[in-house]
Amino acid sequence: MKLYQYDHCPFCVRADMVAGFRQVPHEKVYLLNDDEQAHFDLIGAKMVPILQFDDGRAMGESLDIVAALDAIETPAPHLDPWAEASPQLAALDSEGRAVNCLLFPRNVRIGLPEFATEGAIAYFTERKEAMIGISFGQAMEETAQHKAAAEAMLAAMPELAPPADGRLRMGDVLVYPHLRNLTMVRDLAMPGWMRGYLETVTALCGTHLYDDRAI
Ligand SMILES: N[C@@H](CCC(=O)N[C@@H](CS)C(=O)NCC(=O)O)C(=O)O
Repeated sequence: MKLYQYDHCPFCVRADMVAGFRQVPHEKVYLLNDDEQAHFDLIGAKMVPILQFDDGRAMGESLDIVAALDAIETPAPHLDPWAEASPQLAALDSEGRAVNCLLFPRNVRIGLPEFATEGAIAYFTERKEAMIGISFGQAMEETAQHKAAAEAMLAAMPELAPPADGRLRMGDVLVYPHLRNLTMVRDLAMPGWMRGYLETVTALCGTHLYDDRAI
């Protein structure tokens, strides 16, 4: 089984979390961001994550992949269906542009495998600069302003208790990828509960944070 993904993609992290937590044997494949053909060959669309079974069948859509990975019998427990994470997701949404201005330019500057070539960086940069309406250079220059907005939003976010019984919940699959990506912003202030939450879920899923390369 192969899990095609980008390291920075929150939808890919959903699948990666569940594959890790449920101990599903798989190979991680990081596609180049501009390798349209590889994506189309697998699912007929330029989209990750993609799960490919050993018989060659491939599927997209992170939540379908999560369900497929959860359906496989392994020694690990199944996902806890608890999914009451809408207050946290709404908070993240409310500062979506500030978060994008922080993350998009950093995505291509921290040595991720999907951006291993100049072509992949240029492909992503062109599309995401159009989305935020400013250049990555300007977004980096405006870091203080976007950080302040993101920090205020995080400070007011309702606390999410970490999974207490060693069982990953659907709510974690939805929220963790977004909070985890914010660790690529150096010295971004997070409430204490959030750091604890990130560390617990990271350990549970065998994923990684970005503190060691934050900029
Ligand atoms: N609904 C899809 C959304 C996946 C998605 O938007 N993936 C992004 C990466 S974060 C993507 O592949 N975008 C196309 C691109 O990067 O060119 C899912 O949940 O899997």
